[in-house]
Amino acid sequence: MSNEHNIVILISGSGSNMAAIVRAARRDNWAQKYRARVAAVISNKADAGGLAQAQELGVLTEVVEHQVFSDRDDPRGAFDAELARRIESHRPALVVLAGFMRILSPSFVAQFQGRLMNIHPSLLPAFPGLHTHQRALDAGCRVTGATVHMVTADLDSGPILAQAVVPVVLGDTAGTLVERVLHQEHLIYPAAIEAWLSQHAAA
Ligand code: NHR
Ligand code: GAR
Repeated sequence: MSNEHNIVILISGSGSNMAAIVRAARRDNWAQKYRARVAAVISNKADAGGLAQAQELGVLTEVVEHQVFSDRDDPRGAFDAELARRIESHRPALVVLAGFMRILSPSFVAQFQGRLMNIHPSLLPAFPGLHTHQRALDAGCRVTGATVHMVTADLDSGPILAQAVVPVVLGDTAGTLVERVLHQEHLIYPAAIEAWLSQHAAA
């Protein structure tokens, strides 16, 4: 049976969300339910730990290093154009940012409008951008969490698909929050993707 609904996952780091998605796709039979599969994992860093994880899971990996474009007139534009070309070669129904750490240009976002999803480690609209856990601690938040959202040209501000709330407890550090929030991310991200597939890709 053909898989018409290819999912491409973009990573920069350890890839634990990517692995959770690949495992959920297999466990919950996305191939049969939605004719969907994870077609490729693409990293902008050659040393991303998630690349080895993906290979162990038997998923095709590719690297598009942003550093290679640093001497161009428009490094971001050149990187985004090459990344878009490599993603499109997989004819994706859905592109998933999973710990992908490069801001994407408006033209990239336009090309993948409506099929580009992100997970962000805060309860948006609180704390868009970087260093979310330290900022939540500094603000004295009693809860924090994670948000799955559609990507728009404005950073971390597209339509929200799912959120998980995590308590902040006495003695928490950015490190303890990373782990508590990641555990929830691994639950809500596959669930949000499956909900999207059930609406956009029913077999
Ligand atoms: N691109 C657009 N247009 N819109 C979004 O909502 C995006 C996006 C690209 C990535 C993920 C993101 C997050 O969830 C994401 C959402 C990286 C940065 C960043 O500042 C900010 C947000 C996000 C990812 N990156 C630095 C940069 O100059 C580089 C930092 C680094 O390499 O460590 O691109 O929070
Ligand atoms: C996750 O916590 C994700 O929410 C966050 O990076 C981590 C990646 O972990 N994303 C961002 O901070 C985006 N700016 P992973 O590589 O193990 O999935």
